[in-house]
This record gives sequence, structure tokens and C-alpha cells, in this order.
Amino acid sequence: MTNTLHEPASDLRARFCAAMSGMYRAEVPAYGTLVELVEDINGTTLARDPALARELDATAGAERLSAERHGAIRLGTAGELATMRRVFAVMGMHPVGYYDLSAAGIPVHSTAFRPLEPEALAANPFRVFTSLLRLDLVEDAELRAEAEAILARRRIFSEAALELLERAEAEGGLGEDDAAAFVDAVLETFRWHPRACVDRDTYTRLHDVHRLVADVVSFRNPHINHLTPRTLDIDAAQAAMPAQGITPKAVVEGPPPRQCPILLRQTSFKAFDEAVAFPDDEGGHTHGQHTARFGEIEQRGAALTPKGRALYDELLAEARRAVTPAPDGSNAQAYRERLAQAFAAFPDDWCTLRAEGLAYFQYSLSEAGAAAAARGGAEGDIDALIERGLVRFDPIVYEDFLPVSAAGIFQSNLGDRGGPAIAADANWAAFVAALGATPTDEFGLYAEREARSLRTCLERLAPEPRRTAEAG
Ligand code: OOG
Ligand code: NI
Repeated sequence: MTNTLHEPASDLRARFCAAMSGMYRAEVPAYGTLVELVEDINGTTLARDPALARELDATAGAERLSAERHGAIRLGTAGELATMRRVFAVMGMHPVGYYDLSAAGIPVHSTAFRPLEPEALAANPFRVFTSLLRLDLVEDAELRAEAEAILARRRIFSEAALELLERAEAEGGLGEDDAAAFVDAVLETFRWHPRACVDRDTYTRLHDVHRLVADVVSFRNPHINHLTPRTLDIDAAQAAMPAQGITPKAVVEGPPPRQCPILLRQTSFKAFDEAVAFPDDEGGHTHGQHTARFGEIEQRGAALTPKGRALYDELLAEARRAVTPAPDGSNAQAYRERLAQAFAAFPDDWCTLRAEGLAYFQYSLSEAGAAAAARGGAEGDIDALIERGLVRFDPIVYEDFLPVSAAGIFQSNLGDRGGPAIAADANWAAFVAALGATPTDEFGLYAEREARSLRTCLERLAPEPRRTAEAG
């Protein structure tokens, strides 16, 4: 079979993303409400801000917007994570970055599965924040062994999904019918089942260790716990949520509002109390409640260089040292003010962000630049070419996540107390071993994209004689 008969990985990913969205809309109606709200606000924002529309166009970001989502799942074992990596790879999603959440008292470590190349991101940027439970951080040895035994018994992928996965790997892809069957089969892994696989007593003991332990161990599969649309104006979306009957968390995670958005700003609404059934000894069941699934929206800004990221981390830490946001929102206003104050030190215009090497940019020829290239090129270095209006630069969108924000999102869904202390202890080596691969470094991806766009511009504008000399 030749590759031309295979569905492109980006088509599988787009199909999978749409299927997840349809399923979650049916499971959690408030998610559908959020999606509509975000679409509304994005339409208004683009109509009001033609410069933003042009910027999105220049980085191939406008078309993907209406389908853009990220999801989150929590896995129980190394084997589950390794198989998940192979499944996502068929859809063109690969592990990027490592997030140690134990630093925030949450017993997981995580990566983000996402497309790597600009073309794949433009086609469909679906990403899944994927966490692996760390039972090694559970102190009670007996309960740890019990949880391990429960997890060892479960099979989160169907036989059909595994068979198609092997076919995809052996043949380098899937034909149309198999691709559709694969997406359908994989979707089942993320479906919510209100029937727990442990009895009420076991659930309670797991829950007492940490709510997240109960969420992972008590159910037969890693239900998708939120799906997040991307908004172009998170402050407008946050303000509009209450009128839709949705109460957002008090503080938007990430940087404060700015002229030039950077990294990622996120807000979520609390997880629901959902009815679940625990099996009992007599073959019946008892009723209970579980909270796991919630809603979130996000606004994405420019990817930062290591220098920009270090400044971000420093300013965020400075604000949080002065005012630690309380889970009940009581000091939200004070935190917002302190955050804005700290970030006054972060340049807020694209020229300075570029000149100081704080953010990554994509370079492209302006109309005048394309005309100059056709006429035989132009002299000068990149700064001169920008100065003359021949080259434009647009921020590269941040495609990843932020550990402090992720911790805030986890915590807002763990109730006000979050659970007993978990020792901070990153374990990159164990994560890599479980994954069976090394996550790609996010900075390298952005740097390469920037360098490639710069090279292309300079090559196209290189004055004629030099071009022929180089070609010869
Ligand atoms: C993941 C929380 C992190 C984000 O957007 O930072 C996250 C989870 O709750 O499983 O989704
Ligand atoms: Ni999220």
C-alpha cells in the first residue's frame, strides 16, 4: 500500500478533535455554552481589530481558530502513557515539554501532545495536556499497592483501537475507512462513565490521599476532564461568563492584560458534582458524587525566548510572593494590581520585545518586500529591511502550557484545601522511561521556526548578483 492512500495525520487529528468536542458538548452542556461565547467574542474582536486579523493571517493562525482546542487527561500507569504516545503519534501529536506539578503539591507530572510543524499547527493545533499519576508520592504503602493493583487490571484501549494502531504503525498510516474506525475507537477511551470500578470505601480512602488519586484510580478509563477553546479576548469572555450562568475562577492565570499578549492566559469554571455509582458486594451499587470535569478558556500570545521566559517567571514569582491568590477569590483584586505592577517591567511593544530578544517572531515579506524581491532584491540587514517596510514580523503563537497556571487550574478543581501535602520532587527520568521517548524542547521548536522564516526572507531579498553567486 502506498502513502497516497493514507489519510494525512492532520486530517485524523482534526477529525479526532471534532469528535472529542462533540462528545464533550453532549456530556457537559456548559462547554457548548462557552464555545458559543468564545466564537461570538472572537468575531467581535477580529472585526474591531484589523491589525490582529492581519497578524493572525501572517502566521496562518486565523483559519484554525474556530476549531482550536486543548484537552486534558490523567493517566494511571507507564504502560498507558507509552501507548497513548503511539496513539497520538498516528494523529501527528508528539510530546513537547515536561511539567512537574509536584512542586505545587499535585501528584502528577505531565507533557503536552501536539503537532510540531507550522503547517500541521495551521491545519489543526489540537493539543492534549497529559498527566501521569505519581503513586510514588503516596506515602501509605498499603494503599499505594492497592491502587497499583487496580490500575494494573484496567485496559483503557479497546482491542479494535490497538489493532488499528498496530496497522497504522506497520503501514505508515491508515486508509480512509480505517482512519474513521480508529478515531471512533480511540474516542471511547476518553468517554465519561458514571460507574466507578471500585467500591465506595476504596474511593473514599483514595480520595483522602488526594482527590486526583481517586479521579484516576476509581474509573475504568481516563475521561477527558476539560476541553478549552481559544479566545482572542479573555477579559471580555471572563466578564461575559456570569450572564451565561457560568462562574469563572476569581483570577485569570498567567500574565496580566497587555497591549502585546504573551504566553498564555487561562480561566476555568469549577468542576461539577456528578452522580456516580459504586459497585457493592451484592452485585448492586451505591450512589455517590465525584467532581472532576470542568470548563476552561484561554488566550494565547507570543512565545517567549528563554530570556523572556526567565523574566516572566521572575515577575510572576515577585507578584505571587507579595500576594498569593486565595482559592476563594477574596484577594483577587489585590493580586491583579500587584501582578500589573510587577509586569510594568516587561516591555509591551513588539519592536522592543524583538530588539531585546524576549519573544519569537515569524518574518515574512510585505507587499513592498515581494515587489522588491521581484525587481532583483534589496541591500541591508534584517533591521534595515524592516525599517524600510520590506519585511514584517509577527509574534509566533505560544503552543504550550505554563506550570504555575496548570497548578492553578488543577487546584481550582480540587476544592479550597487541595489535599494533604505532597513532596516536591521532579522525576524527569522516570517520566521519560514511562513515555518511552524524550519530550521535545519547546524553545528549540520556536527558535527553529523563527530562524527558518528569517532565512527565507533574506534569501528572497538577496540582491541578484549574490543570489547567482551563491547558486553557482
Ligand atoms: C490539567 C490542568 C492543566 C492547563 O490548561 O494548564 C491544564 C488537568 O486538570 O488535568 O489543563
Ligand atoms: Ni487546560
